[in-house]
Amino acid sequence: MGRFDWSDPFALDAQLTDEERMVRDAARGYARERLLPRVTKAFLDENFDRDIMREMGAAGLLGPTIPEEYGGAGLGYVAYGLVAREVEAIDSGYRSAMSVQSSLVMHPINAYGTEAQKRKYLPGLASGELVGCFGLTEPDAGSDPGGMRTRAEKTATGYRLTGSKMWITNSPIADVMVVWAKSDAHGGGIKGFVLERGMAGLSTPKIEGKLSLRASVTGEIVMDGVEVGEDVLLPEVQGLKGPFGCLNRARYGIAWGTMGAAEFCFEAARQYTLDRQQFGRPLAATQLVQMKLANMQTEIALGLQAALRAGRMFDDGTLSPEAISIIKRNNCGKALDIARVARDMHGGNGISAEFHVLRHAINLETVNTYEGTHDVHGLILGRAITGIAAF
Ligand code: TGC
Ligand code: FAD
Repeated sequence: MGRFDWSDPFALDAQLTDEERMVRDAARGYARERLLPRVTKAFLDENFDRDIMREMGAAGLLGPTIPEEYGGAGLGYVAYGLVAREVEAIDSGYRSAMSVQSSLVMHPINAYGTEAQKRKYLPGLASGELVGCFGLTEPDAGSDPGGMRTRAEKTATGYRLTGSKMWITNSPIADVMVVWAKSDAHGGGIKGFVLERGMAGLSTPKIEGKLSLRASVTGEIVMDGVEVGEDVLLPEVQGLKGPFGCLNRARYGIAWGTMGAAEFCFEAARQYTLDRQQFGRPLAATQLVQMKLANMQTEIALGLQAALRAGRMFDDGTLSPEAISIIKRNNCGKALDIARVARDMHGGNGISAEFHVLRHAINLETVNTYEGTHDVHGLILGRAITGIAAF
């Protein structure tokens, strides 16, 4: 029989390749040395440091699955997931910035763009010289993006875009915006457009006062008759499968990332209850605390194993969107429960920013909602199980 390692019950580490371990270690080093020391202040000040994108670029964390000829690292999806896990162990907002850039901006340009678009944007996005954002959600179209109102009207030289996008990660600092709109030149079908800051009629007001994901910057994208040329259209895809192809990747990464946040909270709760004495013994000596720790460890071990399996399936081309819904939904929901319980186990200290656990719990409220809410992923699975769409 093997020996039990409480921090890695199913020997996840042994299931990785040397290259994946190297990527994981690089991401861990960057996250713990550069992100952890500044996250508390950033969260309290509701501030995202733009330099983080350049640092992540330099550390090779942006667009890891994008081909090397365009500035990516040409790695597989397990490596991408491992990066998300390390970054979200520090803060879901930092993972957001990274996964929007990699999955929601670089991926559509790489998968649906022209050669000229790839050469123009991908190297700068990979280095973090450019920041990107992804505009799908609108004030009146969240879970139902097919209800979007943003329109692209055909003009003599290209398109005129009108509409507004809401809750857009990175929009206030983005140089490049991948925006989805209904195009009259394509029978009202949904098409992607790559906009740039500075275009007339384009603005990106910041959304102030978030109580969650405060170390990430979120805003709107307002398009007031933005005139663009034909060259900004992403030609290779039409319909909701365009944005969903991007979301598949980001949702998959979130399944890993949330387990990183959960691991942080589990390890913090373990150490805190070992150190903290009440009634003449460590809190960790009580049955209730041990059961909470066992529950956390079980969910994390299963969640990571499922994410790893999904990553292997991604790389061999067999992963379905519904399987991604299982892990996005379950890992977000379980991480949120774990962070809340870890907060409770820290007692009064648990509400202090210094102990990090409440910040994780508050962040995970957003992660449970964006990229398809917990319930919407349940409905995607319900449709697959029954054949009946209940949206
Ligand atoms: P439905 O009829 O199901 O599908 C329409 C077309 O899309 C195709 N499709 C997919 N293709 C690839 N991957 C997927 N996961 C796909 N899901 C659907 C489908 O085959 C069909 O293609 P075609 O060729 O037949 O037209 O569409 P519906 O309108 O009934 O959709 C319902 C539902 C619930 C599945 C969908 O609307 C949904 O997933 N809603 C959630 C919305 C969402 O996830 N928004 C995310 C916004 S971005 C974001 O939150 C970024 S946060 C980033 C961060 O900070 O980290
Ligand atoms: P709604 O769709 O209005 O849902 C409200 C509630 O109703 C939820 O509980 C939902 O589960 C439930 N519900 C909805 N439909 C049904 C149904 N048919 N049956 C039962 N219950 C239902 N979007 C982007 O495009 N790009 C981004 O970068 C981005 N970043 C974000 C960053 C943050 C901080 C946040 C908070 C959101 C971000 N989003 C982004 C938007 C996010 O994807 C949406 O908030 C999410 O898809 C939910 O949409 P909604 O907020 O409109 O909620």
